[in-house]
Amino acid sequence: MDRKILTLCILHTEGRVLLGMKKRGFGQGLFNGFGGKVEAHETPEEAAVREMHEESGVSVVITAEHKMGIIEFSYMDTDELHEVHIYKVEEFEGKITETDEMVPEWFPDTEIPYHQMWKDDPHWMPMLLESKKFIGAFVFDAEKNIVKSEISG
Ligand code: 8OG
Repeated sequence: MDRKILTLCILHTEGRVLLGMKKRGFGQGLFNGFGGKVEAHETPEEAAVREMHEESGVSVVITAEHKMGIIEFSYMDTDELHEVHIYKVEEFEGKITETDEMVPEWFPDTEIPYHQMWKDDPHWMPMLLESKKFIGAFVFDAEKNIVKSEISG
């Protein structure tokens, strides 16, 4: 297994959630939070700040206290395992901007577009929105359907 450490950051403020429609690469065509690979010289929190800025244009402060969960994703059609560190932030500075990778969009937190998101998201996003911590693991088949799931809050 090729283990990659990634980040995922959800901005939740004033009853709304900022998601991005992924324009290219892994997860193309799906809404997700903002994030990506942790580089060798970075902590996950540093990577989360960098990715949030690169993909949405906004500046955020992220510390270990913002971490809501860790989920391990594996995919039956690859030998990759994604260890994703998931953060929630409630404050930001700067202008939300479309980038090469993402089209940002606000959603009321009662209208999260789960039908256009990774199928694991409804298993943990409600906990994140309520600031409950979680840990989990999901296995996807080649069609990106869940074949195994474990999540505990
Ligand atoms: O660098 P890149 O944009 O490819 O990073 C992928 C982003 O997607 C990163 O924020 C972590 C997140 N992510 C995975 N796998 C999965 C998954 O199976 N489900 C969800 N919801 N997000 C995922 O890398």
